[in-house]
Amino acid sequence: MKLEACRLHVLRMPLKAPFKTSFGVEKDRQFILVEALTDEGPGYAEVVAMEDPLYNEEWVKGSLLILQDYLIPALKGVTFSHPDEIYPKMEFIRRHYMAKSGLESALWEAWARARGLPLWKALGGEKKPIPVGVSVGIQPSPEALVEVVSGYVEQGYRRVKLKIEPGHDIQYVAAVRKAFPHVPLMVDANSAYRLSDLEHLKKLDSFDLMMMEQPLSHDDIIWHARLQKELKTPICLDESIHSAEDAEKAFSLGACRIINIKIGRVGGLSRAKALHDVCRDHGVPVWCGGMLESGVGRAHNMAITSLPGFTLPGDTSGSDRYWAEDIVEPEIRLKPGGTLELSDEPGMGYEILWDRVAKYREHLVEV
Ligand code: OSB
Ligand code: MG
Repeated sequence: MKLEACRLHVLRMPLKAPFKTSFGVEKDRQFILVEALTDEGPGYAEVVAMEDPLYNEEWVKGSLLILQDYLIPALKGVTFSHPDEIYPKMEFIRRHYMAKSGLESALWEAWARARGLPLWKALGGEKKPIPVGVSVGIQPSPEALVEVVSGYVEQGYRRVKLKIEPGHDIQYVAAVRKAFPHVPLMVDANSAYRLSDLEHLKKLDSFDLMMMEQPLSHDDIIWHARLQKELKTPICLDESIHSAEDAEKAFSLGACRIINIKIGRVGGLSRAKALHDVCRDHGVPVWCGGMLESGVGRAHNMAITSLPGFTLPGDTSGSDRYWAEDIVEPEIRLKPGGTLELSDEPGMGYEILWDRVAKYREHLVEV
């Protein structure tokens, strides 16, 4: 297979409700839809970098430039026989994992599609119901949070993740735990605390949380190892893991007991799979994180979750949790029991609704 050209569609889709985290508030989602044109047909994926570099160092404008100036030129005209050969050709560029992932995943999708294979099958996954949870943004009061959570619990989500930050933590978690004594519950701080907050974070140990996601710095594993020794609650790392090797370092220090795998954060599907494999070898459970994706990124998340080590519910909620209208069909809907269903169609298994892409597109770059 050979990449011939790329169309980068920059979209802005309004979120149903603002999503507040310790790093900012998203009212709408700007992202890049990658259309990779190969000699064997097209492939689609999404660059999950956000409009501003607040979750990590990547952002939409930066991703566009690195794709245009370096990544697409490095791959254009190159023939590959398996998608695992793609990432190494971009490795000379440091980091920019989300930009690399958008291109690599689009080529994986093209490759699977051209062979008539569902992406999950091409990745070596198994057909299984995809168990999902929901990530709930910071709300104005504990009462408001309980209200929002109860809506999701009624819909059947398998676990609830609460975004926290100093000032919006203990009372909020306590209120949800009191209202829902048995719901599988976890928190995500997106790096909002320091090791000196240890005594404060220990208070969260009393709420029977499945895990505490990325409490400390976005680039840290050392202090997380110190913190994990003092906490009963398992730590899950998100921001600080970019590769299988990062995970091995984290395990050897005891920095976490669970890992959130995001395809974009780690540089694409091949590396997500390699990270999954290392976690599995170490007996560390993983789950698929989310970046408020459109149906395209959502379909890729579902495909990677088909791998056997994804034993915990992920953040890939149904489209209606985010969007009034998504850009794919069929609609990605939560099934009773809190699962999503893998498609048997080739590639990502969903059709792109191009009239909706046109409706939400801010600009188009052709490389
Ligand atoms: O830290 O997992 C995170 C969304 C944007 C950036 C970072 C994160 C998140 C979420 C939402 O938690 C996941 C989703 O529902 O897509
Ligand atoms: Mg997170």
